[in-house]
Amino acid sequence: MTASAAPSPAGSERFGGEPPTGHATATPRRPRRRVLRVLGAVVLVLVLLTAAGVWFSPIGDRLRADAAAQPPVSGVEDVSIADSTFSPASLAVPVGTTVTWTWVDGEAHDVVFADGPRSDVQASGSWTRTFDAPGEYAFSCTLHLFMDGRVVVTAE
Ligand SMILES: [Cu+2]
Repeated sequence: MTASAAPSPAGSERFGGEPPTGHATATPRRPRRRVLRVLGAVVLVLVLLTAAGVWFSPIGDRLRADAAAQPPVSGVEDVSIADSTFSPASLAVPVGTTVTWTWVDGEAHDVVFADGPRSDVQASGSWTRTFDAPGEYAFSCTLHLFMDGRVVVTAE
């Protein structure tokens, strides 16, 4: 029973001939696809981690600082927050000035300064900060990282 059963399957596989060659070409592809998928996932994760790292680094601050990099507007003490934009985004005021941010677009934003002071997340109303020392004060909205600005406080 065992002797007669063994040769026939082996013989049928040999006579088939084509399946083995088909397997020979098919088997390398599957591991490659898996490897490519895994590599793709790893690369994607690395890219995302790198992007996140850059985004929250000083380089990211520069990349996001387009609005804040605009020449500061003088003679303005009020900043409106409308259409997810600080306007003006960059302003110059003499030391001792109180700047007022006013929420206009009805959407939630906040004003967060790199050196600490911050408003609440709010959709209306206003918030003020008085600048007692010359220097550059960068601010942004934590809900929309593309929203940023700066107050350049000049000595009188
Ligand atoms: Cu915002």
